[in-house]
Amino acid sequence: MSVFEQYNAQQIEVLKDLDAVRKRPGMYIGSTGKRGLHHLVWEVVDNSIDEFLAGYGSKITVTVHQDSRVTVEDEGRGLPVEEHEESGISAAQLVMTTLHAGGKFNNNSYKVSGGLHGVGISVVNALSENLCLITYRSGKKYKQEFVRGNPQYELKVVDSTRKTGTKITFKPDPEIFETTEFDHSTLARRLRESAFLNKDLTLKLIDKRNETAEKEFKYSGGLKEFIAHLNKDRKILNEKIIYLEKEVDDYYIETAIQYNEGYNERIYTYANNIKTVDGGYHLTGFKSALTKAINQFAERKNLTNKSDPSLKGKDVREGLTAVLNVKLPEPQFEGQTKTKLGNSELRSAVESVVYEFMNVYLDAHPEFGKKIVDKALKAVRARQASKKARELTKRKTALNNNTLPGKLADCSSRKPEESELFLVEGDSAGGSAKQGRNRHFQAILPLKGKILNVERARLDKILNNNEIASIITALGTGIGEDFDLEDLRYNKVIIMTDADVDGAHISTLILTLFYRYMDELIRKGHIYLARPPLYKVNHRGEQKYLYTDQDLQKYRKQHENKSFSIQRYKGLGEMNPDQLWKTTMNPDNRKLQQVEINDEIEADDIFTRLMGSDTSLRKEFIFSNAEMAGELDI
Ligand code: 0RA
Repeated sequence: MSVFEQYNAQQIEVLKDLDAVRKRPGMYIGSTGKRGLHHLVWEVVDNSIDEFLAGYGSKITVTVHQDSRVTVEDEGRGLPVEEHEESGISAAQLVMTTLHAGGKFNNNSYKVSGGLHGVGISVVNALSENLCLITYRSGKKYKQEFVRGNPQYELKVVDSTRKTGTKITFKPDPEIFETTEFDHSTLARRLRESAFLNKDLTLKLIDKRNETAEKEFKYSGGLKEFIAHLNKDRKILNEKIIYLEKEVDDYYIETAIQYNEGYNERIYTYANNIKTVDGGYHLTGFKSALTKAINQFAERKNLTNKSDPSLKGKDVREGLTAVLNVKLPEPQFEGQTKTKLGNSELRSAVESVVYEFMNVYLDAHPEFGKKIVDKALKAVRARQASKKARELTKRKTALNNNTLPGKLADCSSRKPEESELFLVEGDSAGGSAKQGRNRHFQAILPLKGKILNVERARLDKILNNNEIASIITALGTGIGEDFDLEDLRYNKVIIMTDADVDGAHISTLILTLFYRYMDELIRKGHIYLARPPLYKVNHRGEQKYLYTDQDLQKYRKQHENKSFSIQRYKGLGEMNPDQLWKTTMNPDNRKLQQVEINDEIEADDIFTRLMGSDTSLRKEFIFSNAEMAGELDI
């Protein structure tokens, strides 16, 4: 009997599952865009990492082929091959074709796969135009191929072998995905991150689309090397990275800590290799341990006066870079994006381990402790000094217009849902924007020159900067700990600068302010970049605006033997109010780019490089990216 004739209960289940996945792929992999596409790779790699965590194999190789196929090969146990009695279907086929079937067979103690989305390898199969499974197990090499999830033949023995492991090659289905082109740096970044989190595991990336692109990641230092990598462009406060690794009960707790001279804190947390972007109980435990240990150290050493307020969490975390990696048997992921660890046991487990460790560490390294307390005390003073300025920038009521900045040309609407704020480079472009806008829903705030670089100042100084104060006041939300998205006066905040290097720099200064102090604005999708046209072409009185160099190339091709004129816009100021409205502000035909955070670590890296104190890094970055002015995708 062929697999196609087996219309038993099992087969119906399979069809139902594959169908469900193909009908609503977003439910299983988040999206059918780039992110969803890469999710296919993570799903397979996570299964391979599970084998490593269970003690099988120490090398995983990911190969990207010319035609957008991807192969993931590991040295694990391989898929189980025995037959399911009633249906005669192999366990491997069940794992490949039914949702959540992997879990039934696989009970490793710390499981990575199935954590975040819990979808399993069958989802990759269902969303692949074709997939080839090879598994090495009990002396044999087995093979089975699938088309859009449907087996083409039963699992068969094709050879004998001495190795064990799994090799899965899949081609993402172009019927499902908007794009099937994998991004080398996205793959490399994630594999490197997994290597940091799994000491001694080798992850190799081979990119056949570019012969030189072969990378191998293996870190025997684990998180210590992760921190060194994160802080590579920063001025360090404690050369020696603080490192702690401990197993208590069923939990594995690993953390690495280093301070730098900057003012922001970065704590990256993971549970079973999944980045817990929204934190959770492990993070809560970590933070309270650190606050407690440092405050008690300050008291023991008489570094603070009785009258001083105690150092708050955010004070002792100024300049902190930390990674916290926990592994636990049954992780619970909560929240809308399932990126918050919900196991409350982890709070006290992490807190006591980290607290005990830090107590001992601080006593053994009092010089370091003193530096941190000193830095935290400065942060307290800056916070107190900024209190008044913060209150000034927080608009009390929507009707109380006299607190709004004088330069703001507000819109008449009071409904944030329909209102937009344009932050415009320069007074002259600001003037054109004021004349060209639709004053019902579009507000204009012209910004003069460069705003202060928030990467290099504490909050008290930042708030004394006029341009920044007027942005915050216009938005209505307050800043830092006072920030409240509810008070946002415009649902769209649009940064409009010239399409040149200076314009890109100003955009980045504004974005840095949002990213460091009002990050919810970005995360909730309120921040946009306007895209003014680069060229105006004129062919026999017919005018057209072109927004990219590619568009111009295309236009040249289409008008090869015709005569036309090209005007290149050097700045917004060269457009009159009407042109500015038509090309850049009118919602019906403008091009807006929503600013997104693709990857926390990459975003931080970009801002550090662009805005930090190392100017040589900045120059290098701005020049190598000058072409992509307006294409910033943090
Ligand atoms: C189900 C059960 C077991 C392993 C796997 C699936 C498995 C899946 C993938 C995907 C890529 N590499 C993989 N390696 C293993 C457990 C097998 C056992 O208990 O022996």
